Amino acid sequence: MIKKFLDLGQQPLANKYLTKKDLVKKKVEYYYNLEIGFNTSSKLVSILNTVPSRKMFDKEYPYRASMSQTMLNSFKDLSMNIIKTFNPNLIMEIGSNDGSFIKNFNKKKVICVEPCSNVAKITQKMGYKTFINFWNMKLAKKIKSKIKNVDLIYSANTLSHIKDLNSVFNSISHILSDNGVLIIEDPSLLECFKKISYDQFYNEHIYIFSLLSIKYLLKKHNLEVFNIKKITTHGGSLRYYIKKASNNKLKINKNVKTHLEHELNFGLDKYSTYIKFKNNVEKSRKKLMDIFSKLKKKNKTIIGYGATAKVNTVLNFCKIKNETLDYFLDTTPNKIGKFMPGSHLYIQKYNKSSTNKINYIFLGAWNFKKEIFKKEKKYIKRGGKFITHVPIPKII
Ligand code: DWN
Repeated sequence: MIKKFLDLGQQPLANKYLTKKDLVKKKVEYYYNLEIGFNTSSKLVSILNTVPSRKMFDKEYPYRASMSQTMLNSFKDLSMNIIKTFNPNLIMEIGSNDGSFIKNFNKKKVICVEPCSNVAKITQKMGYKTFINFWNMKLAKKIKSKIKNVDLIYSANTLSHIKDLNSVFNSISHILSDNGVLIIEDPSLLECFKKISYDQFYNEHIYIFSLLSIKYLLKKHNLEVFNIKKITTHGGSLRYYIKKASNNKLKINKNVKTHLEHELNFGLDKYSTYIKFKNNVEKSRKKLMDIFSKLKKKNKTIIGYGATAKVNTVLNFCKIKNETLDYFLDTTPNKIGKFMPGSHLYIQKYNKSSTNKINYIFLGAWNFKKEIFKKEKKYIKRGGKFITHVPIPKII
């Protein structure tokens, strides 16, 4: 049974930034009701009103993983570790985006799968075999018919974006060699609850996984987690190392049991925990709006930093528009000069002097706080303040 625990209201599609022409023409934006539920049997947390994939992942997808040094470093470290530990002959990445991960591997050893043609063309240009397709059994069969099995499949921040998880794992099982390894990473539900980062919920994040729910899912497909690592990317994620249940060569690391205990101790298996989270989200909204309203009463100028997909959930849930924030700064070419969905806040190109005359910055990309604070040393030194809503709204 799926029990609803949170309603974040009417939301536009998170990555659909608008052009000036869209605004002039009063383009009607696609809205959906962002409600989130907990499946009491499978322990899976999902949004209740999904949007068709083709509406979200198209030829104009703006996100580029390479915009953050933190992500590039994380992919590089993992790649070195994969080569050292598993030394695979053939790697497939599902959701290869702009090639930030696969660029660490030999072109002959990698297959990319990416449905957004604009980003897929980047890896094609780099010389990597790229299938511009959604991941499903049809594609798995096509690839298998050409190149046998794959030794290692990697997928970061992608499987949680696909509605039919049974099809996802069936097709992975079909193509993964018997001794092969599947590595997936996605935001961690435990971290999301601890940090009250309710902005992890938006149309693209159909699921926020926990080890509890992943274990349940994999069992049906004769797959199992043999190791798990907590990583700091994207606000706290989990990297799951998965094998076929029939493969006895890879032993199950004790981290798996330990992490499961953490999730159970926190109460991720109990509906009451979800209601607590919902109450925390309400408190968070109130606190953030209080901070903004106090600053605006003093006529302070506030801008946003990092026009993330996530922050749109916050802006639209808290009804933050240009009475509060003047504009957002961002480095992504496909976002610059456009307007945020719903709130219609302008996205200005970031440059080194962008923050020179600013006193308050709302951290849209709070997940890159460390990287941004390092970049904005001068701003901080001269007394510039950041506002964050994670884990509790405050001025830093
Ligand atoms: O799962 C998803 C993740 C991986 O990426 C997708 N559904 C969509 C996207 O989510 P997001 O937009 O919330 O991701 P990020 O990586 O938190 O976005 C960071 C944004 O901040 C980018 O637009 C780039 C920008 N940025 C910046 O302007 N200056 C980032 C850094 C680090 C900076 O210094």
